[in-house]
Amino acid sequence: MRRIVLICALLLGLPLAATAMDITADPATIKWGPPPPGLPPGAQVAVISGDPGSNGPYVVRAKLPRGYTIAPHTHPTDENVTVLSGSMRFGMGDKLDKKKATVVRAGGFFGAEQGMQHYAFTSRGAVIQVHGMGPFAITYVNAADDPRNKPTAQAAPAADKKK
Ligand SMILES: [Cu+2]
Repeated sequence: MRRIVLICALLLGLPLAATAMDITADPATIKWGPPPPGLPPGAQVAVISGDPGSNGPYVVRAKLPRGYTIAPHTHPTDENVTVLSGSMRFGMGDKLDKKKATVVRAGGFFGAEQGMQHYAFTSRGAVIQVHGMGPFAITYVNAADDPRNKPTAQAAPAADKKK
């Protein structure tokens, strides 16, 4: 086995470090946390591989509750979404039209090229896996839809309220 890896690395001209293994053997070890501020609250997100904030490939997962909605937006890099469980609806365009969305069930896939306006929402909830080339970023078509522009109770420490 080691010889095969060595031969492959030599044939491809790769440094042997490129054969390092990145494995999540037990999904129970995945560390979930709140979503980045550019996504609506209520989801749980985990980095599976890479760093979505840096250059290079990344794999992340998100647990989305029922009724979770991401308003029309674009990304600076291609986005690739695999639905792992539940289902999610995806639509293209600058206006959220639930009737025009396509339901993607567990095992299905949705890809959005960089700059393509799209939106997505769940009915009963879903677990999705997103992969692509970082850095991941999201730009909403309407700034008012951007969660970063919405004040939240968590974002305002008590000390600031007194001013
Ligand atoms: Cu997207």
